[in-house]
Amino acid sequence: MPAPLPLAPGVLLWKGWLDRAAQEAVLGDVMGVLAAAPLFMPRMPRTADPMSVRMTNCGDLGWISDVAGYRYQRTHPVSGKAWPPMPRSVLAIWDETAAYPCPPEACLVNFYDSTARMGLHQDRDEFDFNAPIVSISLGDGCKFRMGGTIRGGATRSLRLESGDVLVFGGAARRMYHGVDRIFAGSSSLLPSGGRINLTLRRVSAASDHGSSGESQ
Ligand code: MD3
Ligand code: FE
Repeated sequence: MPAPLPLAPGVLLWKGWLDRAAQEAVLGDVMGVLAAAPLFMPRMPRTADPMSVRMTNCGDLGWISDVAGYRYQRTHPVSGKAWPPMPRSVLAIWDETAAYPCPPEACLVNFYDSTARMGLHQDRDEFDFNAPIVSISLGDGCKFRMGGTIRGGATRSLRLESGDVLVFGGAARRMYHGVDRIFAGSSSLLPSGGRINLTLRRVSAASDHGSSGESQ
């Protein structure tokens, strides 16, 4: 296992963790997820403005956003079907990088076309802040921005590319982050271009391990 770059306390970056063959294998598994759970258009709470990123999920729980708010739920918001299982190829990346004793409960699949972006935000819809978040980048590169744990603080940018894996744990779990832009055409992995990000999370409170109830 190559050594990760420690970017900040709690932030580890493995550049090129997945080689091209491994990226193709994970992408194939993600295509299977997309066939079972098509991308949907999330909307902002209250305003119902569409987000530019298209989303779906795999795993026990999926993150969704609509006019009623942000939440985790067990079913796709359009089909009403349970999310497909998390592919083994994706679980393996968590096992190798997260250094956490429980598997992820949710894998959010974000699709960015060349114009999509994601504003600076914190991830705080989960109940287990002890577990890290693992992010896997596939396809076109992006300009990723990360700040501190207070809004309006200093930020730094880095370029993420296909095959990179980022882990945010400890203090970094509450870090502000976002995606400023996509570098269209920078990868040939996705036949029609764009970027896919997989975000693996635990959701339930640590004492809920094995619970079968809804998260909220
Ligand atoms: C740092 N997605 O879905 S992944 C998101 O590239 C999200 O699609 C971005 O932010 C994307 O919520 C960034 C990297 C990431 C994810 C969660 C984090 C970084 C994080 C949580 C805390 C700190
Ligand atoms: Fe986020």
